[in-house]
Amino acid sequence: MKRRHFVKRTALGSLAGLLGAEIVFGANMPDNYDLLGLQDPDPFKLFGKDKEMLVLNSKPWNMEAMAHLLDDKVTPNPYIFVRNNGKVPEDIDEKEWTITFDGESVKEKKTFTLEELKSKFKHYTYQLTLECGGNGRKEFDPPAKGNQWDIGAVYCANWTGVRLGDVLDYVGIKSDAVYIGYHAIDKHLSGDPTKEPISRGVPISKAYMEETLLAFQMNGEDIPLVHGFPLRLVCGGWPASTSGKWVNRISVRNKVHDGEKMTGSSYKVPCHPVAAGEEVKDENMCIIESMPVKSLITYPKSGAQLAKGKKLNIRGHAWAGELEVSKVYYSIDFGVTWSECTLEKPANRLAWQRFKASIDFPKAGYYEVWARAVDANGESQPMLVPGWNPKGYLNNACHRIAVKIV
Ligand SMILES: Nc1nc2c(c(=O)[nH]1)N[C@H]1C(S)=C(S)[C@@H](COP(=O)(O)O)O[C@H]1N2
Ligand SMILES: [Mo]
Repeated sequence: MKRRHFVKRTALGSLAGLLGAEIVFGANMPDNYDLLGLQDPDPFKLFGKDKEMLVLNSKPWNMEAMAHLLDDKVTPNPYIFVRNNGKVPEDIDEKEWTITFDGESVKEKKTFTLEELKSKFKHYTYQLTLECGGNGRKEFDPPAKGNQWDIGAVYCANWTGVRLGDVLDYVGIKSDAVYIGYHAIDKHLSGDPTKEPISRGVPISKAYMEETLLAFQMNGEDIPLVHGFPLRLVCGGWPASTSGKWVNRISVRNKVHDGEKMTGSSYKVPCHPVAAGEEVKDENMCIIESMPVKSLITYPKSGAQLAKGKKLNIRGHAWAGELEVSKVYYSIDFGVTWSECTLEKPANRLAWQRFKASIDFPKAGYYEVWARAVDANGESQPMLVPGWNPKGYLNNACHRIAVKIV
């Protein structure tokens, strides 16, 4: 990624080299000017993303996928959504990277280099679904502040790393440990070095889940910079905000971690349902843990046309936080009748599951195809936007696509 070049007028000559052209009125430039031509404003190129990705925000960078881009079983980097709370770090030297374990409930503070971490502990690879807690926020009414995610803040990539639990065992934790909190190197947007953009965590039980990794590879390669190079915590099935990118410190806590975006109402929903628009006191808000059941139709793209008499083959993915998905249904009559889709087993626990169906339409005309998944506990996706909440989290309403039979 390019740095911003604050330009000194005295450096005009060398800048012409970088720009590949003379700055004709360069003498008029204010001092310390941020020259547009030296910025890299193309986020697609910057992050290696597909042009069809949707940019929601540039300060900080946030972008999401459209449903049809998420058709692969293992999501390739160009279609992986980007969510940042602060500035994306630059110029990371992997060889210099360390991770420190500290906090009230470690027996002794301990630091590992990345090399030590990789050589001391066994490596595991899991396919893990990560979804932003705010995915679907766009549909809430009254609207909730924050990125107006539609459906595309979710992906399922392969992560390779060491088990956080193995490292915690090696470090040694006290019997009063209840939570871990991550700390990372990304900087707060305000530039204030004392503020962290985000520092969340999970209970000890989730930290010890076999699939909870300190990962150094995504899809068999170094983690792309924007997704947490060189080291990332990955907690599959939980709000992706618990999967800290660029992690350099894990605090083992004797209380619920109280880092940035753990307190107040961040990543929390009302402990009991509330009316739309109702104010909820912080003490009546509960931390989001496992994500709810959800699904996406990833083929065909919404707006597909099909000749009369032909079957439409649809496919997509369904996931349910820490649970397995037990059934997926589709409807072409606005949810009056439902038919079962075929559903594959997950590649491993916490991975999304492929579903497919072959649909007959009774006559030419406009249809909407809806998908609805049910988890292992029998809980179903709601057909429309579920329980309103002040921060607009956990919208797991049915996904639908438009289809015309002609
Ligand atoms: N260090 C750090 N980790 C972070 C964040 C961040 O801003 N900084 N954002 C979190 C949130 S809210 C989400 S949804 C996911 C997004 O991961 P992605 O960018 O790989 O899609 O990262 C999480 N981890
Ligand atoms: Mo998020």
